[in-house]
Amino acid sequence: MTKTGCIRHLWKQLKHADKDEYYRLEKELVTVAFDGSNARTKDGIAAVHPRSYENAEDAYPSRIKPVAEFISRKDPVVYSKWTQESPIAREQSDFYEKNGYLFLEDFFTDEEVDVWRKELKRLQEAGRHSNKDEVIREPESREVRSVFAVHRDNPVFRKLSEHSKLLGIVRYLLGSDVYVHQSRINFKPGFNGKEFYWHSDFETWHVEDGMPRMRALSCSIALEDNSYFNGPLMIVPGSHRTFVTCVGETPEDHYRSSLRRQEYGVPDQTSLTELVRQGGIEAPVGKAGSILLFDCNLMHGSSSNISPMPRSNVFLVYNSTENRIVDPFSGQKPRPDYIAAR
Ligand SMILES: O=C(O)CCC(=O)C(=O)O
Repeated sequence: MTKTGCIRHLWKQLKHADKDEYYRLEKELVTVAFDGSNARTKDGIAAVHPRSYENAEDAYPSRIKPVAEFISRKDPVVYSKWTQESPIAREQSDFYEKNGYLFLEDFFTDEEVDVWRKELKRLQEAGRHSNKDEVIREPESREVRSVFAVHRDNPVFRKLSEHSKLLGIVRYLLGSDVYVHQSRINFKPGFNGKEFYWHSDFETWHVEDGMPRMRALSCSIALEDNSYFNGPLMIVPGSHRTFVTCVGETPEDHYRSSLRRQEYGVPDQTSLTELVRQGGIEAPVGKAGSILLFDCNLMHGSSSNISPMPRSNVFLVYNSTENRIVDPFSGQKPRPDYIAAR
């Protein structure tokens, strides 16, 4: 049997092994992979998964091992050196670097927000009667949860995604030219807008879309006032410095269910507890027109909205043009273009 064949065979056995058997097979696997030297790598057994073994470029292997791990970030957070000409203050840049997010109140004017809110309401109404893939419904109703690819399909939101004031900051943080990897509106209607469970976007974009490195960020633009009561985004400050591997292989066409309710690619409770012990939880809230910029690996989520007030936000995800996506690291077929632009 070839070395790769042998690794694949051992790996299959490992998947069904109990704890004792697991450690025996793990040892054997490492020995085979490293030609009998029994060497250990920094990423341990994940480095000998056939996927990682054949693709040495997988810097953040996830959904491979039966237990979760913390991997230290291997990439910068702010990719530019701050100067007087930078589009944000030095304190803001340092804050983003340390905490993984930056909240800017009154970033857009009321007039701008009015135009976008009108368009958002129109899309929500149109979505109720649409069968397009881009329209995602709530897990237990036909209520519109999200509309994807608004920067691609809608001229009003395309213009928003190209807003020069916003792009200036994004280019500074990512240190290069950028493009929109994904966009969506999350509606969170009053009374029955449902939660988004804790996750790192990068974990999903890496495993399911093939985003190689942490050089992307999201901008959440509030088009309704975000308060503590209408299910605002919650973030774990500082969590962007740790990649939490997830457990469980990705089912085929996972996106069809995950966009309604995510079950794979979410961190385990022990890891979350530790991240929150270290960094706490914040919910940056403010009126419509404020924006939250957050790093692709920042742990975040939000609760349901049982208040009468809707919480509708546009999410624009920018990726560096030097970090274009490759084949998904899961080895599965890529998600469609409306979820991950190629
Ligand atoms: O809209 C929210 O509250 C969370 C959004 C989010 O995390 C996502 O769409 O991945």
